[in-house]
This record gives sequence, C-alpha cells and structure tokens, in this order.
Amino acid sequence: MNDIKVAIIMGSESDAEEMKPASDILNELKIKNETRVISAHRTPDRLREYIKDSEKNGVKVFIAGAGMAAALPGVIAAYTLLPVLGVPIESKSLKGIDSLLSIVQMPPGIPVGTLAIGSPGSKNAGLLAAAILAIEDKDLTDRLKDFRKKQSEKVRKDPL
Ligand code: RP5
Repeated sequence: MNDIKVAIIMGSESDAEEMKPASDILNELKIKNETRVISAHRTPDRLREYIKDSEKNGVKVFIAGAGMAAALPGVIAAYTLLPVLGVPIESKSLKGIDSLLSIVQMPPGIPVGTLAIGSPGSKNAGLLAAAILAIEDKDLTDRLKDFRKKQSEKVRKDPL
C-alpha cells in the first residue's frame, strides 16, 4: 500500500499538458495521485503490470488520457473492475473527435466514463474521481463542497 488513490495514465508524453488539470485538481483536494506514461499500443505489457500493481497497492480510480485511436482507457477497463475515466486528447489532425469516438464507443460489458476533449475533460475527470472517493469519505465531501462554493463565488453577476 502506498496511499495512492487515483492513478493517472496517459498514452504519450505529448498528452502531459492536457492531462495536468487532473492532477492539479486532485492535489488541490488533497487526494494522493500519481501520473504515468504507458501506451496501450506501444507498451502493452507495462500497462498490464501497472494495473495489477496499482490494484494491489489500493488505487481506487483510474484516469486515462489518450489520443488518436485512443485504446488506453478501454484496455485498462478490460483489466480491472475499478472505475475508469477516459479523457480524449485533442489530436492535431481531427481535433480530438477521433479520440472521443474511440473512447466513448466501448462495447457493452466494459464501461469507460468518458469526459470532454482535452483540458476541460481532464479537470472533470479529477473532480469525478474525487466525487467517487467522497462517497465514503466525509472530509473529502466537505472539501468538494468548499470547492463548489468558491467556484460559485467567482462567477460575477455583472460582466461589466
Ligand atoms: C496516443 O497517440 C497518445 O495518447 C497520443 O495522444 C497519440 C500520439 O502520440 P505521440 O506520437 O505524440 O507519442 O497513443
């Protein structure tokens, strides 16, 4: 056990900037997380080992960001019963529509919770992971309430 609750996996180093909001919000909410670059296509054996080790070490939620054919979240979901949250990376050629459709179109029986394309989806994946963990964690529920309250306060009624 190493207290890591959320494992963030991305298919390539080139996904790092778009995936950073996930770890940022988890850190803000004081949820221990770690980030790894592991590709479903380029390093499949490493992926299987990492999922097995993560489960043994007490990880509760996986967040997976991938672009283009974007198999990563689905392959993780095939190996684990833990919730998998998929973030479609905004690929250059098709602006992430390819990644979105790859991740969202899972065959029935192996679910992946799919978020929005790019950084907004990455932040929401972190928040959704927090909401899942908060079901059994009162302190975390309070921190999430506080986050929502501050977020509401920042919205100005009059833009001028
Ligand atoms: C996917 O292929 C990765 O998630 C990345 O978004 C995309 C391109 O990877 P690189 O060629 O930039 O390493 O597997």
